Amino acid sequence: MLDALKDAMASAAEELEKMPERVVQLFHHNDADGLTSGAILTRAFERKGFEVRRFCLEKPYPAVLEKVYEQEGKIIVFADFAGRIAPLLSELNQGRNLTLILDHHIAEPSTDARVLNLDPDLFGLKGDRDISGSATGYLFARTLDPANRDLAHLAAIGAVADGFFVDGALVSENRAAALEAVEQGWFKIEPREGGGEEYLLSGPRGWTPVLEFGDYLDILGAVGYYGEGPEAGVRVCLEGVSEESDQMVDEYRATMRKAFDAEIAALRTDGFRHTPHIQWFHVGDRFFPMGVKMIGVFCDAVKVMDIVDPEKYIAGYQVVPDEVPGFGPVPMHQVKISMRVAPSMEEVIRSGRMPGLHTFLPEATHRLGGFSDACHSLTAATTVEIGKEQQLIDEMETILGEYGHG
Ligand SMILES: [Mn+2]
Repeated sequence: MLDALKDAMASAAEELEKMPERVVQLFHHNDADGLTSGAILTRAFERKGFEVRRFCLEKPYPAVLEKVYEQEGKIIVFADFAGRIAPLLSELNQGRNLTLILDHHIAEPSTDARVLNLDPDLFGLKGDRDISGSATGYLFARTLDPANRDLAHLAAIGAVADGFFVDGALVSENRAAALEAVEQGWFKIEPREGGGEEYLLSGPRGWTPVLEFGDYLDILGAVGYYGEGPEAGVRVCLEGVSEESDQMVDEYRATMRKAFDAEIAALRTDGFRHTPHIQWFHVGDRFFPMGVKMIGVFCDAVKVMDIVDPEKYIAGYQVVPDEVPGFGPVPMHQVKISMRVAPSMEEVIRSGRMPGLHTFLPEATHRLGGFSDACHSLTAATTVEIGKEQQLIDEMETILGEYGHG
């Protein structure tokens, strides 16, 4: 399992060495795991003499990928996403660029010899348990050069921030990285009251909980997405926090609070739009320059409030901006929908008395030609073309009707 993954990484490293191209285009996710992945791989490729151009993405949207694969002879690396879309990348690539996928989500095998899918999921490891995106990147970094061992703490930070524990503790590759970080003086592991472990990171202000630092990175990557946040996040990983980064995080938190308060006030006066099973709203582009992850974060804040009908699904829309930071304008024409339910309805769904979000949102999205990504029973999000918002709600009602919940 792990040996096969290490072998695949070793031959990927060989392919990389053979490339005349000396620039790595690194596409990484914008959460704490994605930012630490970006930091680890930046350092590792630079140590090998490559120039690294970083692009932080909230999702690998097809419109972005099409533009990326207009190139030829390049080195393209995906970190903390894209494991599942290896077949699409293969089709776009057609043997023209060396592509490395260092994700840890559920994966599909590549169908192009020049698209190397190094997602541990294909090698029998579990991405929601054994290995984070950062730990996958770290494993590859060590394959490139054992000296990259000094990045262990970044791998462990990503793992803790992604939040996959077994009985409250990291396991497998995630744990190995944390133990190395302890050995190197970066980490301290303490037993937590009531079981599990607490992970602490050494910093200028003494030991801080890793979860707190993960939250700091998440703010930079998500709230600051269309600003300088992601770049600051990677810098903080490589160089530590600074007064400047602290100030950015404070400002971003204030931006978020202000935007959320304004939308909540509007929902209180105007209310939601209603169909038989769904209550929904649209924030348009009012969350800009925050990333589109924020519509999900906002739904999480709203679902516990007295302004929601606890017996209906909650849906919020946010326009996806027609640009990718550092990448320029990309015509998206997409709107993101995030769905949640009130806590009491979570119980109803868990007991099977109402269908989970994953049973109707992806299907309705598919019928409208949209793009499904992360759909679970209690949290789900997809994107559809702008203008299809009402249609998507109606389509979900149709499917719910087919289930006999009409
Ligand atoms: Mn991850």
